[in-house]
Amino acid sequence: MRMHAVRTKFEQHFRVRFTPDASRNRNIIKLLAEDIDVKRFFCSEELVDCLRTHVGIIEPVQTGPIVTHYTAGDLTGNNYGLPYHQDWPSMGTSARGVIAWTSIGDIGRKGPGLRIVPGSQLRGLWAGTQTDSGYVLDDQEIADALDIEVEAGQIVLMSPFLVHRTRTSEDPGWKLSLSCRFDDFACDSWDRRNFVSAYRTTVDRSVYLSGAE
Ligand SMILES: O=C(O)CCC(=O)C(=O)O
Repeated sequence: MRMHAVRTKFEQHFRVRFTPDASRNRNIIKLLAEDIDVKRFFCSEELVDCLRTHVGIIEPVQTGPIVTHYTAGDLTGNNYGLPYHQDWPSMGTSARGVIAWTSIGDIGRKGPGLRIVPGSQLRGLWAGTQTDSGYVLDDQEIADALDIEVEAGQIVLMSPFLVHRTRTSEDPGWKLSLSCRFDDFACDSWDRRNFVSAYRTTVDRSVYLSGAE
């Protein structure tokens, strides 16, 4: 299975480059999103077929980068997790948009994971606040949430309106999930909105000045 190979690569080529410098380690984790096998995974025929068949996307386009979500109680993860949020205000794209989410390792009932609120997408946009880390909901004590269980490489397709959060954990384990957004270029309402997108490419033109101490 392809995602097991990605995990092995992460452990043997990425994690071994970790040092006590958490920001270096986070840069390394982000680079997993640029790995060619990971990019291939999010361009795979199976995924694209599923977007066409099950989501009804006619002309699939990737409207965001692949994003890494590392969750761990170690120095690098710092037990950080996204609170309950919805992705739509960070997209603003087509009416048939979805987020494809997966994990490079199995996710069980214990340890870090993903908590979703089934059916929450049917209520549109919940009350919340747009922040630098996403559209965070006012209500963070939601009943009837579900901790998803997936095997490495299984894909969860989420509506941009699905309420979800990272499940942090006191367990020593770590999770590394990956997500990517897809939209439908054939969407009429997006066409009328001139194909706007929340995503921009930014270039930090000062980074070349940062050197080793
Ligand atoms: O995997 C996670 O921890 C959270 C992912 C997430 O919230 C998202 O992709 O919007």
